[in-house]
Amino acid sequence: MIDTTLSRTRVARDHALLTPESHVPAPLPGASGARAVTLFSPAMGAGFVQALVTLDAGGRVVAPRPGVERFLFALEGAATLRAHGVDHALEAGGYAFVPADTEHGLTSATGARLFLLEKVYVPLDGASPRLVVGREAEVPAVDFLGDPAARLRTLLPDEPGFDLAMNTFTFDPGATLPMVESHVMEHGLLFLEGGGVYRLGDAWYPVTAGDAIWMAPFLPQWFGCLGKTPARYLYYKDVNRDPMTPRAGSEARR
Ligand code: UGY
Ligand code: MN
Repeated sequence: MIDTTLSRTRVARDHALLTPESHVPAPLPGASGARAVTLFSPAMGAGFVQALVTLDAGGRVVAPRPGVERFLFALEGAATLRAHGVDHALEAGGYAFVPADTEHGLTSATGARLFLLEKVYVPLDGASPRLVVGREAEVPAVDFLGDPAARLRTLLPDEPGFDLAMNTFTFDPGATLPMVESHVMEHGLLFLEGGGVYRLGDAWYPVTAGDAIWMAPFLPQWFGCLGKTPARYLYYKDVNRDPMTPRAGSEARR
């Protein structure tokens, strides 16, 4: 019998692990035939919203509120993003970045599940981001700090207009982050395949596909891939802005 009092989910002041048995879906404002599990939000201290969105056949999601940018990554099924009057197909591994204040809609004829990340855009004089649509498999994988067993795909352009990076990180069995990182950038992460052990501050967590992690700025972090198959995760990182920039969520972390 499954013990329904157990969960690997942990929510701390400076990090969180949200595991699938704790997911609670809710309707999305302005959407029809769609539900979202909000994994992280400013209510817990994160500077962004990360969610898993399920679109039923015929479902529709509208643009977020003014000033909010959006990143989508298709996990299952097929969805269509309509922006600037053009339709873009999003199937597993397909992704899109939609700049703030871009009129758009997301629909699905047959049903889909997507990773969603939204944050308030931080403007920078003379620079602006643009609509990006791509496929993870077509992005070159680059050895991380010279290690061919840990490979990074950078899904968005590294340009000043973009205040976020969205990357996928693939680790072969036995590969690890080369050090315990601690940095001003925040992370929101979703395990896409495989697993291992994640160090978050002074805690060590077994992690696997479907798990989501939030890491506050400066949280000491390390990952090691365990098992016989590679581990791969999708993650967010705030970039290209002055560290003095105020962040959403910081009040909740006090
Ligand atoms: O980009 C990063 O900071 C990345 N190396 N961090 C992580 O995977 N936890
Ligand atoms: Mn990091």
